[in-house]
Amino acid sequence: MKRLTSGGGWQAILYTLKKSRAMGGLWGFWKAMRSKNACKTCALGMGGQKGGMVNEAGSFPEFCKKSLQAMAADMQGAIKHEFWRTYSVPQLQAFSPRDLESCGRLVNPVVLERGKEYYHVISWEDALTRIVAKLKQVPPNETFWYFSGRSSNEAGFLLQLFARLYGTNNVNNCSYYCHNASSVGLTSTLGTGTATVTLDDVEHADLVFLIGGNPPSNHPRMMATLAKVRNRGGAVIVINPVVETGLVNFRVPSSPWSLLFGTEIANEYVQPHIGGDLALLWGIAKRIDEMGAQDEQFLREHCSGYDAWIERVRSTPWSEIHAKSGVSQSQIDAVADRYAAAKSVVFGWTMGITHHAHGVSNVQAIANLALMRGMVGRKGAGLLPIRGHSNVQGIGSMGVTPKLKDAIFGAIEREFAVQLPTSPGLDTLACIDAAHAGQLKMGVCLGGNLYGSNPDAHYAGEALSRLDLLVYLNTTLNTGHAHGLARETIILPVLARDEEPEPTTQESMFNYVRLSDGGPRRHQGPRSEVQIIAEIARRVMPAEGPIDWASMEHTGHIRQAIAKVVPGFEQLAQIDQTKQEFHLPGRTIHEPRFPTADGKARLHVHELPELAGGENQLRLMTVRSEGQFNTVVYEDEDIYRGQERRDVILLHPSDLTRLGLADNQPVTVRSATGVMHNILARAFPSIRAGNALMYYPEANVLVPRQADPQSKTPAFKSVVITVEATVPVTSAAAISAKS
Ligand SMILES: Nc1nc2c(c(=O)[nH]1)N[C@H]1C(S)=C(S)[C@@H](COP(=O)(O)OP(=O)(O)OC[C@H]3O[C@@H](n4cnc5c(=O)[nH]c(N)nc54)[C@H](O)[C@@H]3O)O[C@H]1N2
Ligand SMILES: Nc1nc2c(c(=O)[nH]1)N[C@H]1C(S)=C(S)[C@@H](COP(=O)(O)OP(=O)(O)OC[C@H]3O[C@@H](n4cnc5c(=O)[nH]c(N)nc54)[C@H](O)[C@@H]3O)O[C@H]1N2
Ligand SMILES: [Mo]
Repeated sequence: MKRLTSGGGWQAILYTLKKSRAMGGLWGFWKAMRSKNACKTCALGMGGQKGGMVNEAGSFPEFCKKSLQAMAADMQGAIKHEFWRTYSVPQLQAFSPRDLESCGRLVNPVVLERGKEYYHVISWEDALTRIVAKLKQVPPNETFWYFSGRSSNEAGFLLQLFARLYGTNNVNNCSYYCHNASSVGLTSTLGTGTATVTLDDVEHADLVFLIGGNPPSNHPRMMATLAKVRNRGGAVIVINPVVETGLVNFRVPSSPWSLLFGTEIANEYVQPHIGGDLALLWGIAKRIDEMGAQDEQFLREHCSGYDAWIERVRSTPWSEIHAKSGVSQSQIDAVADRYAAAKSVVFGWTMGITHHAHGVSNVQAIANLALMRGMVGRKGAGLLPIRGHSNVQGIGSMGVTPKLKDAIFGAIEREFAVQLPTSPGLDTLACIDAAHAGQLKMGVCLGGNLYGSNPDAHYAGEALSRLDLLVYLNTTLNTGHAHGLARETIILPVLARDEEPEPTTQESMFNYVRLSDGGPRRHQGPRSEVQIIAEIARRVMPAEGPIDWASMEHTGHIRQAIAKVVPGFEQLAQIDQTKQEFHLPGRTIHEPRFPTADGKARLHVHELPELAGGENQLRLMTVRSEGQFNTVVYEDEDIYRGQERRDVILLHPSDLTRLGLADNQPVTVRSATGVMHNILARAFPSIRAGNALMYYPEANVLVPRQADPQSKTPAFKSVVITVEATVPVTSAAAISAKS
């Protein structure tokens, strides 16, 4: 398949037109896309009261293929009763992620009982009765509650509140597999765990670092912002072991000039080895120090730990930095020169930074580098974890973590006159371990695909199979429903954000709270998330309790509660009347005063890790293709990397030669955790030699459960593998000729 030479552009527009036909014509599609609901895909923050395809700075039209795909998925027809009688679980297990997603919308509660081959449709009453009976029977600490980042603030808040009052802190969200390293790293440095900048800051920066992310694919609207930076004369430095097409050149669909001629994005493109960022970041800091380009006054006045840190930077030899990053001195110098010359710099990063056993250190090292030149605590400069799910940050703000923030904990106890449990709750990976050890009996998943997002897929499947009951609240089918099965598995169909009967709110990665209007339901059957949660809570909790759960099926009531107990969200109390969306107070940092105990930012010292893998091994990253959203696959092809299928491993041509492999040869990929046969090895010159790329979630059979000790985020991007021919080269040629 031909690889595109630039990202975005006409193909995005043509795709829009094609997709809109499938969505009932241009008008139906336009109405859906322009409705006043926060965009369903990434956390960049589009839509809300400004209407769809409008960003936080008011810019319109902001196109994105991903939001179309998500919208089209929700506009699918219903999964009919016959479906459940036709397809057995073994058949569903043979479905690809894409097959499962395109089965249609879930509209009936279904149950699968161990020993049976088929899910069967049950009534809402039957489903709720089963769930409530189990909740009344099991000890609360033998349940866990997993949340994805698609649900609203209201659903997130309500479910965590119920889980805690029910009696457990085993409450966690997909962020543990995503940006938790950013939250932990930033909090340890600045005392706050979210972005310090607004969208406007990024647009006015004169240098943007983009580290370990592929926004052309995963945050397409970010590209318009980067193009603006370039057009204003600013620069972009990309740090990524893969040269990603759209980071070299991008055609911004909403800009005629860019659409025709393309916009160059990266001024410098640095390709460290996988896991080499920490050493590289230290190297850039070392060079800045050699140049005397740090802001000594800022470091002394506004940071703690400077002396210890700079002493270590100075004593770390260049040879160690080169060996552990894989980056040459001349490239480090070039980056440092640009950084030293820039006046306002934003550092953005994604999963290439967090998905490592040293993810928190990576984030702290980015913060160190930014603080070194006083780039945190003023306009046009700062730190930006580029978040994933559209409301993953809101779910975190609502207290969906094992340990509630002290302020929220105290406020809930006071406001509702209740006592919350104080037992230490389990994070996501710890829940899987506890389930595997037979210590958990029941799980509830508000959205997402817990099975599919886990490392060590085989182990995750085993863990979930040891539960008595697993309850999924989803819009569509995914691999979890086929492979993540307990003794009894219930799937409850829910309404999508833009079908909610009442308004909901979401929070973007720029700490902006949006109001979504909801809209007409597309199918009979699915229920609103908050309605389901309130109903279960009402039946489980004592009637005379302090909370009127029945009233909590109204999102307005939940907002009143949030406004009272979650600091920063006070404005939610009036938002139904004012419709006023807002930036959370205290999150954006435009002054060098940090919410730490001493008001200073803290610099951290690190051990630089060795690059993973030995001589005959490779480092594997597991990433998203252009055609997917997490475990949901919309299209098999990855147009940006020129792949028409997903069962491939992309290797540098020199690695193919070194391993005696031909392009397109079926290979066996092995890690300490698992093995995959008949994967096609593909020559991919854009990846740094010594490293390999495969697609998630399929490759999760290979990913070990090793996690960063501080953030508990698995090292999804750093798997040590070996690759060998599955069949000899001669017959491989025949296979590839056929395929
Ligand atoms: N279309 C689409 N949009 C999405 C998603 C989706 O699946 N599809 N998912 C959403 C979610 S939840 C998230 S978290 C984000 C994910 O957004 P990204 O983080 O952009 O997603 P990944 O595909 O995991 O890509 C990570 C990038 O990191 C690079 N990388 C891998 N290892 C390293 C390393 O060691 N160092 C460095 N510097 N780079 C490395 C890879 O080459 C790749 O370009 O996107 C969100 N938006
Ligand atoms: N190997 C590897 N593993 C990874 C990653 C990786 O890069 N590599 N990335 C990790 C990351 S960053 C993340 S965030 C996780 C993703 O983990 P999750 O968030 O758990 O998974 P998703 O695939 O996003 O969930 C998709 C499902 O969400 C449901 N859904 C969609 N909209 C709604 C809604 O409005 N309400 C409800 N209730 N359900 C809805 C649909 O049924 C769909 O099947 O995976 C992690 N796992
Ligand atoms: Mo994510």
